[in-house]
Amino acid sequence: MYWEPEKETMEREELEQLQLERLEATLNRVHMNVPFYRRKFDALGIDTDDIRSIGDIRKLPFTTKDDLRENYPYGLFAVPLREVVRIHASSGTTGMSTVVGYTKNDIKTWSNLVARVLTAGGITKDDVIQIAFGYGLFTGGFGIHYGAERIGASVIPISSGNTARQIKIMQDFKTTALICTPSYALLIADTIMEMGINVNSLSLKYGLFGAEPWSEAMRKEIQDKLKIVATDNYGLSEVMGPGVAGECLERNGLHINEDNFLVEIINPETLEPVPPGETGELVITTLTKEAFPVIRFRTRDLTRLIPSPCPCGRKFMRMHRVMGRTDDMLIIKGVNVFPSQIEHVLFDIEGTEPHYQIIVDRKGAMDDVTVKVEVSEPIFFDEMKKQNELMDLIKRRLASELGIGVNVRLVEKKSIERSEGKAKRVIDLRKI
Ligand code: DLL
Repeated sequence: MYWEPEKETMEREELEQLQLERLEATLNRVHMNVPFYRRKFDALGIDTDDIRSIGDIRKLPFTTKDDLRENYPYGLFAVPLREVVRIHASSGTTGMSTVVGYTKNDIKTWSNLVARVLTAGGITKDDVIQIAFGYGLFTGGFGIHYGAERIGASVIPISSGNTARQIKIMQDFKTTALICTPSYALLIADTIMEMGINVNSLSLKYGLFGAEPWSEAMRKEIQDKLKIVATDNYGLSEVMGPGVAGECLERNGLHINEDNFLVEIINPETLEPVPPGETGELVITTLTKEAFPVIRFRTRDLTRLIPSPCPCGRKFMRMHRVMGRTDDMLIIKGVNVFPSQIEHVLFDIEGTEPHYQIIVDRKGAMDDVTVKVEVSEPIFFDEMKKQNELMDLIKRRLASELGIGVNVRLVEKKSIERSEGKAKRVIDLRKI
């Protein structure tokens, strides 16, 4: 089922024509209204009229998170503040937060795109949706909320936190779809089990999870524990929030809302496009945003495009689940490692709990990595021999997946902090 079939099944040629028209309009708007872009284009001698095909986008300069920070708070807005009806900001865990704005029209577009993602994930107006993303400056809560209302579903704006209450509401209000981060979904699932509630007595059918990286193994874990169909959806505040891309029920890559976002995959070192289908950094240009358009925004997210047609019939290109961020990448003994690779290994090992943390420290000139993993109770309290066997097994599997050895520490169940929002998987002691 589609939310906007005429758009979602548009032929490529027609789509590219639409993208080009919208790109030209966006470029004219930013050139006219945002001094930052005007200066950059003028310095490079770029006339917006020179952009005559989608491929010409490569002539334009990139925009980075630093550019956004330097223009804090409103410097990159393309409309006067009186036309802005909503302001969000990214959490700013890695520095000053970035501020984004939306016009009335932007909110309409955003709701519509989220409605597409929700519909692709199985949601209809008959669903009762529990939104357990934080409501506030974070785009997750409000972004999903407006899209869900747009569909006509019954929305429970519970926000994140208070897990016992989440579960009570889920039981009493007969929630059919849960929307939050995958790590919070797992915490909810584990709490349901601990409370001795039979998951089959709940009405849950679908889960739409996003806002942080997760693995296929984690999807399986959540689906099994909550007895739902779980899809992945992606977005980022700088570009819009949720609604940029989402999986359909095939669960094999996220359809990008290409009529609103022009995407490129570049090599983050050379900044050149990667060959089709190869992994690199996702770069996004917004095509319809009024208040806060971005041109060639470097997301730092690593993914690849999946050009083959999807059996669901949507024509929008899919992207592979985000494998990690360029700034999350660990270089251990010269080898590039992403937390998601470690997760993939751990989730497949019997006797471990799906909770882990990666601690990076420096010993002399070398990075030293310890993977802390929770083990299930019987093993933790069992004899040393069993613990050692399990530790060896984890070390061996990690070594074969990563190509390097890391330290492993088994810890008691529940000793790693649980997350109600985005999980913090990597503790980097090197920066302290
Ligand atoms: O996380 C927007 C969002 C809200 C998306 C709700 C989906 C659902 P930010 O807080 O600005 O915005 O964080 C954006 O989170 O650049 C990715 O690194 C990461 N991220 C978001 N979705 C996914 C996903 C929201 N499905 C940053 N898989 C992005 C992996 C994701 N990483």
